[in-house]
Amino acid sequence: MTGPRVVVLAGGVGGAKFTLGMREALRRRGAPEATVVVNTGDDIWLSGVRLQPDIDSITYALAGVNDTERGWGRAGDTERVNAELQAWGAGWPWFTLGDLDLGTHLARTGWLREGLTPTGVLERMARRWDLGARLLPMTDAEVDTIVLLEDGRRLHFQEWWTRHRASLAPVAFENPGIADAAPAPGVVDAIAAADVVLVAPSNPVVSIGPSLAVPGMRAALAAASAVVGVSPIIGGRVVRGMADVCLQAIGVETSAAAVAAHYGARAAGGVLDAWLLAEEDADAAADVAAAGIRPVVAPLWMRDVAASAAIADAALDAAR
Ligand code: FO1
Repeated sequence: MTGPRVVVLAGGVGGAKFTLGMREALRRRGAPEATVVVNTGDDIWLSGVRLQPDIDSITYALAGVNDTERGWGRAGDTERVNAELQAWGAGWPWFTLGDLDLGTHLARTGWLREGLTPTGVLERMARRWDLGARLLPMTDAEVDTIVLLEDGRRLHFQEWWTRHRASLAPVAFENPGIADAAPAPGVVDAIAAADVVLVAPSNPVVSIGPSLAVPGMRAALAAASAVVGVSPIIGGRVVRGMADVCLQAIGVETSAAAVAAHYGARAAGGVLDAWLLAEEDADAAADVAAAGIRPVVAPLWMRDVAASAAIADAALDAAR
């Protein structure tokens, strides 16, 4: 196999779409499959099962069984078990567990109970489909995200996100236990062996932030061959989700330049060498350069796999 060895840091729908494009771009180059380090900060125990929303979003997307309209869960899923759970008053009334999706959570929870690590579980799950990428959780530790609100309340990220649609003003995001976590087995080695590490256009705070907060991750990136990020901001707005609320909470403006500066230049202790920003944000290139990060302007709308593959190509080229 020729072509670049690639690691992608990813989470959520943006991470899934970018990973699909990267798989396509690498196949065309005859390059090895990418290793995708997936955020597990969204994870939660609910109704007795372990949910790993970002791992499932990316797995389902690569397998071609994802619900593209909702952006989460399985295509064509039904909700019979969910209705029964609601009748029992179990789980959360605002949170839907589809029948097919529950099969995933039950399998995962069973294997965790048998002693497999999250890495081992994901490896086993990935055998079912030809994913065309190697998925690794960012860590095997449980580091679910807690949202601190202005009024002092602490909510699990999933309650804040799905029940309140991020409408309650957050003051901080915490991942209890993360200081004692370590990158999952294989993550640091994959980054060390990579020709380029890419930061997907995922939510910088709750999808990429937890991965960067795992002790050892920033050191691994500091020693990497090259790190290129792709802006999740287009035309000064978040493409999807409620990343602007998350950015505001940590004092970062919703702009391509501010997010690049938030990640920071590797030369100055940050994580980026280069930053792909949208044509709509081309006038921010000077600010990105001023932060010590090489700006590369490209079309960034991930309308379909072809468009995502073109973005992946531009990101790979930006590493040179
Ligand atoms: N998002 C919702 O808005 N409502 C839901 O009921 C919901 C259920 C759900 C079940 C499993 C799963 O893996 C994800 C689910 N999501 C749901 C998506 C998820 O809450 C978030 O979009 C991500 O965690 C943010 O990346």
